[in-house]
Amino acid sequence: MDRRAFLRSAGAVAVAAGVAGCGESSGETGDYDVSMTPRKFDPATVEVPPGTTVVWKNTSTHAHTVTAYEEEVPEGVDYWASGEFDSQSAAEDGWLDGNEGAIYQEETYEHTFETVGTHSYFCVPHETGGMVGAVVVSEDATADPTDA
Ligand SMILES: [Cu+2]
Repeated sequence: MDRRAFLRSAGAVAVAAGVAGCGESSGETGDYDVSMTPRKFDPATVEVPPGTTVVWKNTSTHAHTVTAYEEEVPEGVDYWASGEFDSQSAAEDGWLDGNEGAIYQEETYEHTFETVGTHSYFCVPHETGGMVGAVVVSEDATADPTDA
């Protein structure tokens, strides 16, 4: 069972206990962990325990991607990116071919992180503007990045 690192404290236990599927955001504002603003990931770095599903949400009107830096994927970890590409070059080509892998306004992308280490990523169209981030997976992290 994946743990979810939603930015809230109430309700986190119920989710972890297995309330599968949709409808988790009723009345809650924090149904995602990282927002994609017009030009950056916010927060740029989140720290989570292994097994956490991190959710990104595009809170802007710009199309973004969440694309792993292939050279920084920890050993033994499959490449990951929005659009489910299997390499960074495929993700970058896909974007150029017609915005494949794009996450549009109000859309979400989620990925589950099992392996301890730093999982660095970027947004293909906005990398040069500094739209980069990292998911730090640590045994010491709490399930909710806003705790502590
Ligand atoms: Cu972007």
